[in-house]
Amino acid sequence: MIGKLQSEYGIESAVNIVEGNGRMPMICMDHGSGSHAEVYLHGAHVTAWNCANGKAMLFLSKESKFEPGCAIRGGIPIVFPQFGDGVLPKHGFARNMDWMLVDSSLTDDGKVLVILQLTDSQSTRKIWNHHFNMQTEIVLSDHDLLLKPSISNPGDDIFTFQFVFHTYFSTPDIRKTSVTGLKGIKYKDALKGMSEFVEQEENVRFVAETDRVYINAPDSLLIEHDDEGILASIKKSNMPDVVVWNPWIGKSKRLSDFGDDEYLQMVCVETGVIESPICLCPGDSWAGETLLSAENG
Ligand code: TA6
Repeated sequence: MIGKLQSEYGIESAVNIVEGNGRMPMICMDHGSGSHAEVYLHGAHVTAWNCANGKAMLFLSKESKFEPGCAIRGGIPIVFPQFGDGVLPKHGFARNMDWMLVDSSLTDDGKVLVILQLTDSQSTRKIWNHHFNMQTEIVLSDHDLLLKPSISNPGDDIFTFQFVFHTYFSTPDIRKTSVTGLKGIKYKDALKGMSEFVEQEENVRFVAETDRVYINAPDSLLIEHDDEGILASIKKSNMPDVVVWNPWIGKSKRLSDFGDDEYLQMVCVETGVIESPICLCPGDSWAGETLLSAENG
C-alpha cells in the first residue's frame, strides 16, 4: 500500500509516504526552506510540524499509541462530527479512522500541499447514519502550516456536525506560557459544569487544569512564552470557537497515553465549530481555515 501511494502521490524531496509508528502510513512533507511536517493517514493526523530552523511547533506524547481505533495523543487530532462527550465516542470518529490521500502537489510559490479525504462507510453509518464527504487540505510553507477542512452532504437527509482541530502546541514550560487575544470573550468552563464566564485577562495563563470553550473568539490569537516571546500565531476563518486546554498534574496521571509531567510541555489551543453546530442540507457544504504560523521559526 505504501509503495502504491508513493508511486501515485510521491513528489521527490517534497512528499514521501513511508511507514511510521505502528507501521502506519505516514506522509512526510518537506519544504525547500527546510520546514517539515508529518501526517498519518490514520485520522489525517498531523503529528509533527518543524520550522526551517528545526524548531518543533507541535507536542506529541512519548506515550502516544499508534493503533487502529485509537487517537494519536498530540499533534493535530481532527474532531468530527461531535466535540466532547455525547451519543458518539468522545470527539467523534474521524480521528480514529483511516483517511485516503487523494492529492499532492507543489504550489506555484513552492508550498507543499496534500489533501486527505474521509467519506462515510458502513462502520461510520452504523454509529452516525449520514452520507458525508470530508477533506482536509494541508499546506506547508517556510513558516506556516495551513489547514483547510471542507465537508459536504452528498446524501438526501440533513445532518449537523461539530468540527475542531484539537491542536497540541509545544511549549518549553506551560507555567511561562499564555494565550493572548481572548479578553472579553465569553467561555464555557468544562471544569465548572460548562458554566459561562467572560475572560478578564488579556493573557490567559495556566496554574491548574484548564478546559474552556471560548465562543465566537477573535480570528487572530497568539501563544506566547515569557522568555521566548511568541511561540505561534493562529489565524482562523469560519471556525468561530476556540478551546484552551491543559490537563495539569491530576489529569495527566489519569491519561494512559500521556506522560505524568508532559503537561509542562504542551498547550492545546483548538479552533473549530462547537457552540453552533453546522447544519448541512443535501448538496450543501462547509469550509473553514486555520493558519498556524511560527514567529521565530
Ligand atoms: O479539548 C479539551 C478536551 O475536551 C478535554 O476535556 C480533554 O478531555 C481533551 O479534550 C482530550 O480529550 P481526549 O478524548 O483526546 O483524551
